[in-house]
Amino acid sequence: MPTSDKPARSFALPGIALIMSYLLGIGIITVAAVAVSSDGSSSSSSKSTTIEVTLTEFAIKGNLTAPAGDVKLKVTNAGSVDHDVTVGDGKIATKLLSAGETQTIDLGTVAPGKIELHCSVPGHKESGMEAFLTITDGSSDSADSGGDDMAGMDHGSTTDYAKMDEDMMASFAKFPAKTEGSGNQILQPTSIDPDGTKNFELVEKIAKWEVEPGKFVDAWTFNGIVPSPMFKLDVGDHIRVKVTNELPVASDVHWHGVEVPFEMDGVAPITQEPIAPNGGTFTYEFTVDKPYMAMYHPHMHGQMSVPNGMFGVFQVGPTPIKKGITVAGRSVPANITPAVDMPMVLNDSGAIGYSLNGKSFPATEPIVVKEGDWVALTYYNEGQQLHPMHLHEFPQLVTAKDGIPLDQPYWTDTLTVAPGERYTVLFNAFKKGTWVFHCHILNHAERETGMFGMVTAVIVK
Ligand SMILES: [Cu+2]
Repeated sequence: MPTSDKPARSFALPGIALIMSYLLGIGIITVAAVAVSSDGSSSSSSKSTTIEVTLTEFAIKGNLTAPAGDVKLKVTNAGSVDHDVTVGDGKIATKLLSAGETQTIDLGTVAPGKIELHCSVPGHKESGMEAFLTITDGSSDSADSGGDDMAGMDHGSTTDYAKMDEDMMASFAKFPAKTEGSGNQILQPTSIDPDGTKNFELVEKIAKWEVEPGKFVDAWTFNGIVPSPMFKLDVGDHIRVKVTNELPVASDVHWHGVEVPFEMDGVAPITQEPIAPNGGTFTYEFTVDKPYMAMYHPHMHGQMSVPNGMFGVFQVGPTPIKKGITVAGRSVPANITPAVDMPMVLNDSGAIGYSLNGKSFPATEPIVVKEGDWVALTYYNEGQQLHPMHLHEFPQLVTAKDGIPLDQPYWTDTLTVAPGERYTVLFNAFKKGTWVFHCHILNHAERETGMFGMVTAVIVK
């Protein structure tokens, strides 16, 4: 049998390449079918088939066809975060598989029809991890029981390239899309004491969040928004933050990157008792005596609550940009004021998924400026993966790492931001146009159904 003779894709002659790949794809199928029928073993009614299934962000792939009979799924997580395969109503499922892990599950004897498969991690099915297993009646050679060679080949003959082109165009046409709710709203104090102490209130709760047009997820939030409300404080502020936990699970709040008294670090049960679910409260109180570009999020059960939406910006003092300097021949004038000074909070998993400031393309917000404007931007990676953030055309001057100003800023066109990290950058929008701005891990920004996730644009007028 032919193995993976899939033609290399040509970008120079896409039309011809498409036709060729269809022809060759059909060729592979035909030969495979002949091979199956000629080896004499294909039409037994009690055959056993093992299908290789590959999980990625966010797809369930494989040659998902088998004849009626005993069917097993050999499931491999080829992605970078945990996934499982849950069959239909959930009676049969793999365990939660880590990246690289494989497990075989037995579906038993199945009759002709369709069987639904999905990943049960919150948000993953909605992001694309749903597929259907086709069980044929077993008498037809259309069931590719000799398909081991094909297993794991996710594309091949079945990919509808014309549809891919159509979907891609449609996905661009929707940008920028309006959705309900916007995150990063500045948290106002509920009161200020005579001694100047600023009192804030945060409520931890599950709320509906529109990640992309029409897609509402059960987000875990502070005060109902994603990213959480933004603290913007002055150096020297004394703050008191009352946290009410309306989640179904115990929680706490960690001030990531902020120097606080030990009891205020928000790491239950080490520094405090957990905040009880369904109404428990805890009040954090400390003074911020330095500038910070920090974050806050729960620490206890953080692997669940943070990806699902509980992450916020905690800024003290002005954004650490540098003016009046020349680095590698490119200058930043001394008299500039950035037209935009904004956070860019990254997430990639849980209910929120691949997103910029809590929204997935085309619902991400473009940065709209005039030709010649300067833009200050701070990345906060609250996700589980690296994100090389690539801005077209305009080099980014990295001026601070984790809020700490760099003695030697540097220019880059792609800045990799690891989980927990913050980088502050400054760029000059010196040319008109709609310049794409995205994560350069391509499947964080694009899938077969078009652009999604970590994509936005700088629109220069
Ligand atoms: Cu990414």
